[in-house]
Amino acid sequence: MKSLWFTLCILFISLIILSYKANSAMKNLVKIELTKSWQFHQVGEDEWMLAEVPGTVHTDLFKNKKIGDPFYRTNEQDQQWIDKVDWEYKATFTVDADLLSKNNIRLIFKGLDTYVDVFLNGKQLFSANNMFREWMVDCKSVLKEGDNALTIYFHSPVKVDVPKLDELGYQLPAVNDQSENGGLGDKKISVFARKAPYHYGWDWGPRLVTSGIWRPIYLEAWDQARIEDIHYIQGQISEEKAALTAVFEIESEGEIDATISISHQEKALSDAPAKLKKGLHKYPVDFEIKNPKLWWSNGLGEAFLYELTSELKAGAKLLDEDIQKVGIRTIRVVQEKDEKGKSFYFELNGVPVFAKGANYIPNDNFVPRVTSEKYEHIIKSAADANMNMLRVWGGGIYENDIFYDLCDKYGIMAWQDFIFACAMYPGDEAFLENVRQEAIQNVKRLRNHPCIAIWCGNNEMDTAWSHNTPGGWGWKARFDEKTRAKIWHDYEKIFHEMLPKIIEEYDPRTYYWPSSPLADWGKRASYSNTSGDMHYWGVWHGKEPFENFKKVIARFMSEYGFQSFPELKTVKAYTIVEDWDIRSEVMAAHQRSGIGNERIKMYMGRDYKVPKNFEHILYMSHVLQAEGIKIGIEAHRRNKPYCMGTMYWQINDCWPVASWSSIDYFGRWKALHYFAKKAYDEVFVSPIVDDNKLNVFIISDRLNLCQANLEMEIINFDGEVLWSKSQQINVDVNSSRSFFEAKVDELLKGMDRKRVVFHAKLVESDQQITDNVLYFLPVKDLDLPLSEIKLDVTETSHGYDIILSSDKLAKNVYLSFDDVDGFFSDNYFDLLPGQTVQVKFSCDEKFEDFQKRLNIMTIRDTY
Ligand code: BMA
Repeated sequence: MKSLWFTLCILFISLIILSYKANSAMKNLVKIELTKSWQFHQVGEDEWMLAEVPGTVHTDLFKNKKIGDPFYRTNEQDQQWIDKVDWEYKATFTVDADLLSKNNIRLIFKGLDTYVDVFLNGKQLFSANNMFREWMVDCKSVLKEGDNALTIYFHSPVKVDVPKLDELGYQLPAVNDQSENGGLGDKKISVFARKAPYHYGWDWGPRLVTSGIWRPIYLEAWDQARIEDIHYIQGQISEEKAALTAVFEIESEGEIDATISISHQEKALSDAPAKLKKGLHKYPVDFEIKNPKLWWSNGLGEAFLYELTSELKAGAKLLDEDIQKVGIRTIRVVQEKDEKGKSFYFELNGVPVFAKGANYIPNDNFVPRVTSEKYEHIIKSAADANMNMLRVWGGGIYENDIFYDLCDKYGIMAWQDFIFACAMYPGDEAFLENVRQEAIQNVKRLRNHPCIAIWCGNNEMDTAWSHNTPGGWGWKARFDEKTRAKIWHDYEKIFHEMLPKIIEEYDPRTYYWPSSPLADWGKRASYSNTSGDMHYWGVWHGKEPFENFKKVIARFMSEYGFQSFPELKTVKAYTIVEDWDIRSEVMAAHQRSGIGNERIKMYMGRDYKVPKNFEHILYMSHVLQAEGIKIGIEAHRRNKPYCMGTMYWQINDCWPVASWSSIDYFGRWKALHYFAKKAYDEVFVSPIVDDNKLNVFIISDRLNLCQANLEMEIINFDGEVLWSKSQQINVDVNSSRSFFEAKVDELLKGMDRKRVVFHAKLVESDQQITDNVLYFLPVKDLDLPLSEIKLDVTETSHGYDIILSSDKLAKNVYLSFDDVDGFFSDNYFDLLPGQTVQVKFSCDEKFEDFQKRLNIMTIRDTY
């Protein structure tokens, strides 16, 4: 079997080499990815096994059946040895005389995780120590015609970093580092490695400290000159034209009379002579785009992208070319003093934009296996839920290019943290220099993306340390004065000196913000309702009621959240039936916020009758999370323009787990994602009761007026209309205000609060554009009726259309389909009596007994 594999691999390599030969005959610059014939082994063990590159040690071990699925049950616990030993990867690739004849040949390593020595034909090329950096090394002198052997030695990150902690002599705070799960006691070493912090565990993630070639490796050969980088810089933009400068960084072997041309859809925008000098130099090229189409965020217009082709030529010979999608837009972070403090909002093309979105973490503990389909699913799901911003949170990674390409495409602005989170980091020269190179490379890699809206130094480090204020997370108390000063000094060196300088030099048009949350630059009271951004965790971590979302409102809510379990289909993927109890060992292992499962239950008890049945608890946790976060989103949007952003924690998961996510590891939307889609709608109606007062707010993010009919009614759970009112309204551009006010006790006079619901909808040109419901008691105190839901199902080309109606109120109707993954266009909604709701179910298969196999659950079914 093994030898068959081997023969197949060799065949494959030969094919690649053949196709590369064809290429090399045509092109001045050849680039081939070294993906094939990789093998790996544990250092000290004889057996070499097939490996996948890009990949990780864990996924390779799993593929070779040496370990179980790291995400299954408690397998994670048995796999902690993997980060304590060294690993080696090797591959052979063939080089022919043609390629060897090129003057410049180098190997480019897009990402090595993390401590490695790289050898070519037995000679050490270099060592690397940062997962987030690219490494480029000339290899012509070591390369030979025929077979070449590349070997990469991965040192155990534990073995490398434990001595650093011993040498430092004190433990830097790293609250999410699950060292004890890794058998390291309290030795939290994650801060020493420039490696994804969440690999060491987080309060939603396992501790799986992997190693590997996590991004591609290329062999690149060229003569004369090549384009190293292009920075597109925007100048003046008017309706008639956009002035741009493309700064080319070109590496040349010598003096060459070249031309640099830029074109769009084969129409030349610039064709400029360039006298190339020997070495790496910059060559600015000015050009214009007539009648430019701007890039807009989702909801405000088209996210228009220009595909620009650049060519570097010597006479007629094409030396190198580059194709990039560029968006024309201006983004500013506006912080202006006002009567209440200081604003904090994003202004896109001159328009203040209310940011609607979520925080984003890596899609897997093993990033190389995340498919482009998965990336697209998450970012499209963000756009489908009317989001316009995602925050690439600092405990993960600087994402792969595809993430930003998709944000560009879908109009999702990216709040980009540098990768530092919830810890304090060392400040020795070597560490700082490593961070400097990492930051420069990543800023250069990402700065042309129109989606990049802000660079942020780190996640929650300023607020946790709270330098000039009491409070914080108690970190300072552990250190004497001298050590404190040193730790803060090291902090300032990175976040107040180095990173802002790098942004100033490499991406001066994008705003730099040192930490999230932060009250203001230079002001260390890092927690403020009146300026900067805020992470509000009173709900959940602080056990405060959901109602407090209405009270704690800052200028920009960059984090808040609430957990739920994943749905049963997802739970089934990591459990056996015996584990189906939220207190079981396996369910506890897939909950990393120690207090989590009990906290969900505690909140559930406040508003709902807590179900006994396991599946019901999973469902109720979705409803609880969605209804709770909805309160927050609505409160933030009602308070526009005082508050100009709401980003719940978190959109996705990196493994199947109970967490704050609105989409689970398998891409399944939880109730929260459906609720967010509605609550983030461009025009939205939000009824609220405060004391005895009912107000009905309309929020509009539109840039044009909205004339509509606000139709309100109070009905009982049998569908009888007890009160109604309809009024014509004009909703201002980009606004929030109340259009209706009433005293609740007067409104509800004679009605049974246990059996009534307030329903408001907005109708524009005879079309309902948004609606919302409000109950006057917690759900557990409502007298929910048993309802009979009627279905009218038709088969369509994409799946099924389901029309639902009910004789009585059916609260939080949850549709699911066993064993088949399809997508419901709406779910977990309240089906009011007398109303019909249309849901599209998309799936690839057809079923004779679709209706029978469709499961329906409502809150009334859980008790
Ligand atoms: C925030 C985040 C994460 C964490 C989340 C939930 O503070 O920045 O560190 O996972 O809270 O606790």
